[in-house]
Amino acid sequence: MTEYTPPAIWTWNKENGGRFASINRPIAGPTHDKDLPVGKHPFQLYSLATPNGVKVTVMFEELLAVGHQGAEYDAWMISIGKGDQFGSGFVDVNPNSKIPALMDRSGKTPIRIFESGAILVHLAEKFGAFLPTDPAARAECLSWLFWQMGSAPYLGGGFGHFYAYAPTKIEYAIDRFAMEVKRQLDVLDRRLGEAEYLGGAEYTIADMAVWPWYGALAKGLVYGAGEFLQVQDYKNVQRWTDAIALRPAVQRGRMVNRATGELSSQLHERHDASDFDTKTQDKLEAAS
Ligand SMILES: N[C@@H](CCC(=O)N[C@@H](CS)C(=O)NCC(=O)O)C(=O)O
Repeated sequence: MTEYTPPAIWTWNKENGGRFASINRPIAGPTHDKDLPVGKHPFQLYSLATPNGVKVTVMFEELLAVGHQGAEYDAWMISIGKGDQFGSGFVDVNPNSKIPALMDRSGKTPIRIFESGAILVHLAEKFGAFLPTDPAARAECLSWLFWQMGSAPYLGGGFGHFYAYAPTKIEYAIDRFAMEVKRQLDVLDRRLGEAEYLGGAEYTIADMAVWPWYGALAKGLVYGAGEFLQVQDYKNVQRWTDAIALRPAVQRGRMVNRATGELSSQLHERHDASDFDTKTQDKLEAAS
């Protein structure tokens, strides 16, 4: 490893070579003018099926599955690799330029919500679902939800970045973040050894937030790191992630705004429940 002495003043080196270097920049705000599309439903979601995006589409599908018809939504795809998150309309909804971003148009005045955890709480409170009202159960649920929001950057921005995306493998960085991610998996494993779900006996928004990250990690689906982290050892996490994966709403939610994988698993835009049967990419491409 070459020794690096930071200069007195940091400057933007556009050629750093890391994956996503083309969309990373040290300033906020829009790069171009572009309005967002608006569909017919009360909720307009601008997103992509990354783990942070999947949290919200799973929540919408779970709400609809238990009969909350007011949770109908249009899901529009934001291609972050192409820089859609820097369009002026998107930045108006999320000044942080990251998916997911939501406009709640169900009331007189549209409400913007960004940060996936805030979106989950907004929807849970609006529909009185997947967030317990008993103070102790609510506190446990919100604690695990916020645990996810605080922990996942060590998994994604820390471990995932240095293990899978950085242009060179730096032992110090991979070692530091592998240790932290294994500690996090053990935190989850111990909790799921004492309760069926993270919040307790009930499936809640805490599970919806943690599952797309740590549930997928436990199955070796993120960063190809299953063997490296020996994820099979976390038996309670395995039991929990397998159970959640069987939920029909979770299976639908994973498909929305998905741009990779089997064409039959990709529903680029979702505007109606029937889209899952008629508008997946395999069907659209066969018809064109
Ligand atoms: N804390 C945010 C994180 C959102 C986030 O990092 N989104 C990523 C995709 S998973 C993104 O939009 N990246 C685009 C970019 O950084 O330009 C949340 O949970 O909503």
